[in-house]
Amino acid sequence: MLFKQTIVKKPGKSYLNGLTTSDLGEPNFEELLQQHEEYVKALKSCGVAVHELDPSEEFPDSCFVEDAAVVVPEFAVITNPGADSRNKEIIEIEQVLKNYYDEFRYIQGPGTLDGGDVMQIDKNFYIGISDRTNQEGADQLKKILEDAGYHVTITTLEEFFHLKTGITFLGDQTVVAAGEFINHPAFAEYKKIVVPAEEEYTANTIRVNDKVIVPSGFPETKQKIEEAGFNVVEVEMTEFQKHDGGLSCLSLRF
Ligand code: CIR
Repeated sequence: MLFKQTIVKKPGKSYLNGLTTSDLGEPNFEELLQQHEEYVKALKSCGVAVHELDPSEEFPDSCFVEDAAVVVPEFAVITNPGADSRNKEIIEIEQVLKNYYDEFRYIQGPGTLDGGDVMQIDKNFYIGISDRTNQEGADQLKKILEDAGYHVTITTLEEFFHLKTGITFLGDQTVVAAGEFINHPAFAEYKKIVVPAEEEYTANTIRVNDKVIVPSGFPETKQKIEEAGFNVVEVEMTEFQKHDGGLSCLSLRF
């Protein structure tokens, strides 16, 4: 799939007060901003335009734009994020997406859904039920996507935070999979790059045109991805990892 456009949002100072389940310590704001710049540079190196939104102090986690929308060429789906403090992030994202989309669909309460729980593999979509995405939200998105001709599989997460925390698609029928997804029947048909437990964070990669962006510092998985024939770019992500964020969460790509 060729991407032309991306949307990202710079983190604000309030990021430091955002949600996290990790015990990796307090993020360093200067490093966080540097890493975000490096991320934007990596996206540009893949040949996409980057629409960069200003920080919102009101929404500490709003740099993770992926959770607010799911985009396909036909329309944008505005989600209903499962964390109360994040729910209103959708207002800005819908506004911005109006520059690119005429058609919108919506996940409505009591359904909740975070974009991080949605993975596309060609005409197939996988939706994870998690602490943020409930059955009702997943069913709503399934119907929306099936009506547009996509095939949708819903699966319940056991351990991972979001679906794409543990599995991402590289192209060429290949996924990078960690933990519960390594032997998961829903993904049996794909070739797998298996992520060892100590490198679990690198299961969240993004394929953008001819490159795969991975987080720095996970040599074994990086080597496996390169050996599978992909062109890899590394980005330092430590300060986002401290707040459960990965590479995919930091952009919408279409
Ligand atoms: C949150 O708890 O919502 C943020 N601290 C992290 C969101 C990461 N998003 C993603 O995995 N798609």
